[in-house]
Amino acid sequence: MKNINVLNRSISLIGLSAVLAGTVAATFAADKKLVVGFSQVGAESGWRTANTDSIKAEAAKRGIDLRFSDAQQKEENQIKAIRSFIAEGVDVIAFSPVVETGFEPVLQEAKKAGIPVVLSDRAVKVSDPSLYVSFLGSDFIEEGRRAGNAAVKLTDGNIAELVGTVGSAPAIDRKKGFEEVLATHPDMKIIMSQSGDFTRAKGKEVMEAFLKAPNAKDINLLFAHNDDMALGAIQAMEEAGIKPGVDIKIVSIDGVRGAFEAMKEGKLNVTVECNPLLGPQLFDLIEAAAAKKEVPKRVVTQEGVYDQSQAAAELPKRQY
Ligand code: GYE
Repeated sequence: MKNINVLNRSISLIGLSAVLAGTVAATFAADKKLVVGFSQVGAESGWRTANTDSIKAEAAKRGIDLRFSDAQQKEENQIKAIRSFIAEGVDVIAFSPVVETGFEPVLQEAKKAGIPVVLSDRAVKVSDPSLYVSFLGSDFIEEGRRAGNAAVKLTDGNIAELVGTVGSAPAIDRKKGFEEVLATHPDMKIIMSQSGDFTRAKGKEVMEAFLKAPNAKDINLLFAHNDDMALGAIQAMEEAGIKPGVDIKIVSIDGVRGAFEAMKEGKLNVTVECNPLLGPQLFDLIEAAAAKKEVPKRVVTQEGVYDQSQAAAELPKRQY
């Protein structure tokens, strides 16, 4: 009898401590902030600044402990940042890969540590797709096609191309989509092509070199993989006494405010929109991944195409 009583008491004690433990766990879970490590490409363009702001604002809104790291356009910095997120034991890692290749080993380390990885904006090339849970971003090939279709309407001549960061998903895919359209227009040719690394300064520098080439007079249209490089090129053209948007037509990608201003002034012909405001969708995916919920492997953002006739009306509505 006595023994049974003792047993009963210990059972109820266990029961009580289980309830207590449950309460403590619940309180802890409610208080514990989700810790997210995010490795950003850099601060190379207006698009990137808007993307960073959107991510930081959304994390703050949701009370997420965001460990934000800027890779300054260098892959080795990103690999280092991801390794330190793993060492810190963050709940989820998200990053926007500078280039497509070279991330497989560090992603394997994250997988081994049981930390889910969400790709934001740019994709990676890996042999094992289970190394990331989801990829949120634009369809860059489609953006390239849209730029190609805009170019075809503006000229049937020669094209100079300002390429984005070498090896990056947007540079590879935008070129692919653009060339797909050119393939059906044999009268149109890319006669010059060089990387401006997605920055305004390099876009200007490369355009200056294009304009010094012996066949510079043959350029009818400039295709820039982003607006910042186009804006740099516009400056180079003006300094060389060439009318941007008129003497040389210009098509670029992103749809940042500066592009709309340039279109309003007649200096840029078309911008293909690429939406950087990924914060809300990104943290929906991150929170779902942290809760071990099923997430879609690919989420594509919705985007449009704008020309000079829409610039003035659209400008006040632009959020970036
Ligand atoms: O177009 C460019 C930025 O990855 C979509 O990166 C992004 C690109 C964007 O530097 O402006």
